[in-house]
Amino acid sequence: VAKKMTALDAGARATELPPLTAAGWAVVSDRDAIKKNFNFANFNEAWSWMTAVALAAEKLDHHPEWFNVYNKVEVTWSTHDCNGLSLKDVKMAKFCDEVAAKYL
Ligand code: HBI
Repeated sequence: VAKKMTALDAGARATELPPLTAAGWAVVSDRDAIKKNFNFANFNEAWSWMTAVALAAEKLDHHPEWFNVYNKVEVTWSTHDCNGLSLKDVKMAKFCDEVAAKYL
C-alpha cells in the first residue's frame, strides 16, 4: 500500500525549506505548496527536462502541477494526500534542480 504522506511538521519545514527557497523555490501563499519558474535555452531543453522529471514523478508516484510555454516551465509541488507539503515534494523539488543544473 502506498505510504500515506504526512505533512511536514515545523521542524522538518525549518530544515527542508531554506535550501529550497535559496534555490529559487517559493512557498505559495494561498496553499501549502512550493513553486519555481525555470527558464531554459529553448523548448527542446525545457521538454527534455520535463521528460526527466516526469519519469521520476512516475517512479515516486508523486506528480507535478506544471505549465510550459516554449522555454519556460512553472512547476508547483504539493501533496494532495495530506493537503500540504510532504517530504515527496521536497525530494522532487531537489530533483528538479539537479536535472536543471545540467542545462542551465
Ligand atoms: N502527486 N503531487 C502529488 N500529490 C499526491 O498526493 C499524489 C501524487 N501522485 C499520485 C498520488 N498522490 C497517489 O499516491 C494517490 O493519488 C493515491
